Amino acid sequence: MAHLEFPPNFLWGAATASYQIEGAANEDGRGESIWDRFSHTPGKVENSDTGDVAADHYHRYPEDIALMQDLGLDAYRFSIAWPRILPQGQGPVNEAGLDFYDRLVDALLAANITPFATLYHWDLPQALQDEQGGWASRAIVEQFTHYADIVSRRLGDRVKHWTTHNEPYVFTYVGHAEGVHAPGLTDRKLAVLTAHHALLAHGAAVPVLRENAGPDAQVGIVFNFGPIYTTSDDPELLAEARLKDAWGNRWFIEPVVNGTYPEELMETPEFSALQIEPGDMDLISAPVDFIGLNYYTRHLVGAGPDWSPERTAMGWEIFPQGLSDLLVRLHKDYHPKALYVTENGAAFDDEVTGGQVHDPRRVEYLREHLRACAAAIEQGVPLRGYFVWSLMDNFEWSMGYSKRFGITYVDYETCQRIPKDSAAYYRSVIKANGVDD
Ligand code: IFM
Repeated sequence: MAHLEFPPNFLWGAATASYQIEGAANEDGRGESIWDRFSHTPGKVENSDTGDVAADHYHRYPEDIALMQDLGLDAYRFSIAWPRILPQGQGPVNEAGLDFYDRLVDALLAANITPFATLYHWDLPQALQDEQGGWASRAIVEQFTHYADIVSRRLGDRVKHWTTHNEPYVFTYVGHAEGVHAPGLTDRKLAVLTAHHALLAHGAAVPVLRENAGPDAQVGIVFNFGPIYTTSDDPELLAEARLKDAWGNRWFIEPVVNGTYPEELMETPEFSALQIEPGDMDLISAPVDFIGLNYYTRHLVGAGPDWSPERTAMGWEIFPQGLSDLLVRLHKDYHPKALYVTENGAAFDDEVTGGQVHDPRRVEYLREHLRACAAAIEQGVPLRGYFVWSLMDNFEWSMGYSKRFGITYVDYETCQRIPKDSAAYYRSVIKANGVDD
């Protein structure tokens, strides 16, 4: 069987996020986050699940690093819980929170695993939401920058890879327009405002991270994109696809890379209320070292009710070609210095049988998406690494623990970890630095 080899320094990683795995919600001085409040509000999360215990990674991180070592991971992408560091969002620093990430980073480095730290994967301190409306207030820009400064001062001697936000589309739009995520609001204009503030906060934090992590710092941001296709060349479908693409795939990257919002969006009623102050777009477009791409599926405009592609447990179509198309497009349209696939993976209804978890569909999903990465590299895309989502099963936001994305199974009664067949498959890919064709 032919073998698609990856470049020699390609980074093989796995990703997680603080609220989804850490648990220990009330320990060592951690403050309340908007996801604590949201998940404890009846009716917001399936089965009333919360992140109070999650996968208990806060206590079990040495075991989890052993799992990473067993996989042969080069890199681990995790996020920092802002309310562990600044329980009230600002004000006194909680040293015990910083100590946790210190221990985590030291243990990763001792295991020869490169840490990729994300500052914001959605767990905003509730105090900031209560006092000022969170991302709705421009004050958040300074507060986020201060938080970035504190964390990177402490970890920047050892953590060189930093990302500001994970999926700003989701925490702004899904949280403030769709109401499906914390803080659960439903106001599209407000979502546009929160997005602008999130972008400003990103731009303001970039030089701070660079300064504190020194000359080797690699600073980026992570976007979730779903390429849009149409079922035909019908002009109406094409127009619909173009607008969807502007919202879904261009809204955040163009200000960061080009310093402008897409024209199509500037003409919408949602953007009409947005006050862009002088200097904002320059701040937002501070040069970054890499763009992270989270890819799960595509969107097909014009598909009728009879369209029934193969889907994951999330109901998302499995469409690996979307990943190579997207990587090539990002490279051609925006010329980032480097790209990483910072998340890719699939939820399926996994079960334990005889102490094992056989997940052939996830193995196949990974194989096909890794082939898509190889195809993009072949076309000249500067793809430097791949992070599977996720290292382990975790709290899938409004779907609680009902969706399992891990290559490691987590028994939520005992917190026992069981590597799935996909973990063994990923280990073999890493060992071979390649995927079969
Ligand atoms: O679990 C999430 C993650 O937090 C962000 N990206 C998508 C994943 C799957 O929905």
